[in-house]
Amino acid sequence: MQQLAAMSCTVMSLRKLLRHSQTLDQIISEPNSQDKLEVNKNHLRLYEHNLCPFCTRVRYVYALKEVEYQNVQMDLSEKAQWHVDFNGGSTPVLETPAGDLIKESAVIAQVGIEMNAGKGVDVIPKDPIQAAKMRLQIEECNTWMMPIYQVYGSRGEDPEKVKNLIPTLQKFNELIKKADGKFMFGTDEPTLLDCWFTPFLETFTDWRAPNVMNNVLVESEYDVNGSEIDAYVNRMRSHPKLKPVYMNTAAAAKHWERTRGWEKGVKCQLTVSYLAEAFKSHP
Ligand SMILES: N[C@@H](CCC(=O)N[C@@H](CS)C(=O)NCC(=O)O)C(=O)O
Repeated sequence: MQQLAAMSCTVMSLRKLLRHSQTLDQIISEPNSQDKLEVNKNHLRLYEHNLCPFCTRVRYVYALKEVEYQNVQMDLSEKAQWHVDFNGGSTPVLETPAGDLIKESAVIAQVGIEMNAGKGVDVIPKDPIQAAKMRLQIEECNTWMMPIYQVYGSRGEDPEKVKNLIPTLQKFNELIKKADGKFMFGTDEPTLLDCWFTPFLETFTDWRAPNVMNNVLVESEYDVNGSEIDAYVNRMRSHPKLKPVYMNTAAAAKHWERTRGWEKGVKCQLTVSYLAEAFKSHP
């Protein structure tokens, strides 16, 4: 009897999931769930994790370009086999209603830009020369990123790596200062440049005390070297199109706490376990 009840419950939740799978409703996958959702025949679907900066780039571009999609939160700690088989289990992945799977954040972002050309915000300046200058700025900023990855990788516990972050903070700070209260490229609306780097800068904003990573801000003298960053991040986060999708701060607190407690030498991957609770308190 109990078994029957459990079975009908599973059938019910499967039916519910099947119905949801064809809508714009967000789905949080179960950790280690090996079932690939049926393709959403009505909408684009983005497999992602809210705290993944590469996924956040895509969410920002899609929000600004008003691209509609179904959002599926993936567990990167206990991955689905289909995801591993597709791209090693990396997020983001875009799935089209025809069932095509597309990887790489830059490529996925471009799909949205081309699909909704003329809609929403011009994340690529209309003037080709301005667009070229913006792209060159992205290339330059890319060369500043390594110390950020190294601080993430060492969980903020390696003083040398934290020190190496200082020039990166200073360069972003200068760029923001130069924009004089506007977005990073000196525009009234965000461009691709903002979408590309805010997801990394906002992790610093979220490391304010009582976050376990606060020592990074103290040791890198963030208040001096990154004095403009928080105000800039808040400008991005309060943009009406970005407010609903920016990185969840409650989830960020949980993730970094989990990371600090994780076995040394083993990468602490993003998990979905704290997301349902965290999403209740966003933004
Ligand atoms: N080049 C990829 C990088 C994506 C990436 O590194 N995503 C991370 C999450 S922030 C990931 O999937 N990590 C899990 C893993 O690599 O196993 C892109 O731009 O889409």
